Amino acid sequence: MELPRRARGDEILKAGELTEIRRRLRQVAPAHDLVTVIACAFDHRTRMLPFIFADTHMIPAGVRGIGSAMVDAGFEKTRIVLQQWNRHFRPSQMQLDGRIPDLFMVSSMGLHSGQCLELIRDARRIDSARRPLIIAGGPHAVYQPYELFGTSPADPNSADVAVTGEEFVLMSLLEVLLSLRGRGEPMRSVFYRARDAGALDGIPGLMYARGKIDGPAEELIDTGPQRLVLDLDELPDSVLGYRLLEPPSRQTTLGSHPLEANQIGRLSPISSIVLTFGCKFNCPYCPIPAYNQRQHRLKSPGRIAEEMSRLNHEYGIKHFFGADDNFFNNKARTLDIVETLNEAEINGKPLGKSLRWYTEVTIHDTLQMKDHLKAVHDSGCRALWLGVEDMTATLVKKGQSVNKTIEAFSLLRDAGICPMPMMMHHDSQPLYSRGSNYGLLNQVKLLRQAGAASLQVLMITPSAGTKLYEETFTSGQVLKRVGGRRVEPYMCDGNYVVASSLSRPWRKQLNLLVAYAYFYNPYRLAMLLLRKTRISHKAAGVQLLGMLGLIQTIRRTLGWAIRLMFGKIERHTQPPCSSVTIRSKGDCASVADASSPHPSLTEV
Ligand code: B12
Ligand code: SF4
Repeated sequence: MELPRRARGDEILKAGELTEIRRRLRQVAPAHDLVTVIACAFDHRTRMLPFIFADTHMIPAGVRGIGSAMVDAGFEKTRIVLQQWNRHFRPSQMQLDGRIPDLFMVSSMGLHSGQCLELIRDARRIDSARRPLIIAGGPHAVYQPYELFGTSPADPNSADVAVTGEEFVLMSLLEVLLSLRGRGEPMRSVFYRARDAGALDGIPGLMYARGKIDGPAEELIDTGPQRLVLDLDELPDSVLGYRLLEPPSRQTTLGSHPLEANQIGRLSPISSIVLTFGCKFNCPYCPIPAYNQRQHRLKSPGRIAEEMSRLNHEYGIKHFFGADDNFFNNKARTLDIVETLNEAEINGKPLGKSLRWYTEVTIHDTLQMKDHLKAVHDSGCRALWLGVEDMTATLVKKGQSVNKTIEAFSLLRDAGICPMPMMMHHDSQPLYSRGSNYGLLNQVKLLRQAGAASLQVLMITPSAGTKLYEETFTSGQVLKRVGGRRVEPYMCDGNYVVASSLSRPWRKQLNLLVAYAYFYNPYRLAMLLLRKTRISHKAAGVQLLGMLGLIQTIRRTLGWAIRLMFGKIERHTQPPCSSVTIRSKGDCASVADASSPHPSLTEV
């Protein structure tokens, strides 16, 4: 089931509403002197192809965005801790400015949710009277917030509240809580007073529990889908979040100072950057269009150029990865951004000569942009990730075909932009097909010839918040346990075969490895070094990283292939769901098949 959308016309915030709440919070902040720690949950068992470098060398934009919002609102005493860099961090031991924080926030994707729950569990070891208010957010809270609340008396581990939206929701929550807070009152105590008075129910984008404080959740309250900020220029300055980073360490506690500005570019040479959100397509396995309530949200070209230039100036960052869903989604708006970047200068040099940027697009829209790819290159773009999925469009149709894919790749390559294909392997696709382009290796070969610089092949895996999610469970495709080993959240990244109708899906697991080995190997590296094209030297660098990543991928997933071969396979028959009632509250006039973010999972 997709996330529901608010009623038509009510999806977005009024122009200026985010700017205004930032201003209001700045006025009250000095009276509150809040101390906040924001943790980014990360499970190191997910480290393998195709993300092996980006996962630890690009600080996630989500925690930076939330940190920036806190500083912008006047709460300077904020620290961001990345489990990517601080894997031993223990919230139960954290102190900042000599104090246990007032707020402990944790951000997580679904695949890192095991770590997220462990962070919350550890924070709950702090004595109840001094414990910070625990706020969970990020993609896992958006798509499966009920998983952040323990319902069993034996394990009542829960966040106090989950934010199922973005900065504006958090700001609204803080504004309400601070308006009710008595002098020096713990934020947790204010939160529970506000909850019991119904003061949170008018803030769309929250989930919280009813039940005894510290006990299991007896009922969950869902305040409905957030309203989205349409003009991304209203977001707080993204430069601020970088000043809050905990330096990498093996300690369980926090350091006395955040990471020095001059260390940031070395540890995080790529900066993820919000440029646009949303996509006009509607792929049944993708939650993005519904999350954006079918809106296309943009930053102005001027703000993008300015942010890149300031991030470069302050932290020495030269590489940027756009957090776009489909950067070429709207041709006119894309051209506006590209033209502005082309005109911008950094230290007297064109921005496109000093900085490099990369992002995600579709084959269809790349072809629409074919006359402008040189301008895209000149603005600094050097690689684009394209959702090829299955070139023959047997699995998914979104305007791709073998010819179109090859044409788009050739155009990109000729423009000096590395095409980076993202493919999806599935039950009905063989490893190799004779006389057709259907097989996985046949397609990898075509992509290689067309100039693909990297390869991503993931097994199609159910993603919460998509049209296909429930059906993959009820049809018995989703594996629960194999050879006695439970499928854990960190395995749901497409690298492990965890959903398949085949009785012995081990071949699929090995197919992924064979496809990578066919693409990343010493022979191909040698060929790239010998045959010079506009992008061959970059592709050779990617080959080296890919070969290293492949060793790690084999190490991590081969054991699973063996389990799939010999182990007993147990399957789910129902999708995960909350074991307690989820009740909708507030002015949630959402439209979908039901009125909660997780309708099929709830009784409303
Ligand atoms: C860039 C990106 C990556 C990069 C991440 C690099 C990095 N370190 O930043 C790379 C390429 C490595 C990557 C990999 C993967 N990704 Co990815 N990725 C994205 C993408 C396109 C942009 C992320 C981003 O920067 N967004 C911008 C920030 C500002 O938004 P945000 O993170 O959502 O944060 C906002 C809110 O969520 C909220 N928020 C966030 N944290 C918190 C915390 C608190 C306390 C609060 C109150 C609020 C809050 O406020 C933030 C500001 O608005 C998103 C899609 C998207 N458009 O968001 C997918 C996305 C995050 N990825 C996703 C997935 C599934 C993956 C992979 C598993 C691969 C795959 N199968 O697709 C791997 C996992 C790798 C790993 N080991 O972690 C999913 C996550 C779904 C889920 N349920 O968790 C997303 C949402 C795409 C999707 N819809 O399917 N990804
Ligand atoms: S084209 Fe990409 S972002 Fe758009 S709906 Fe399909 S998978 Fe999602």
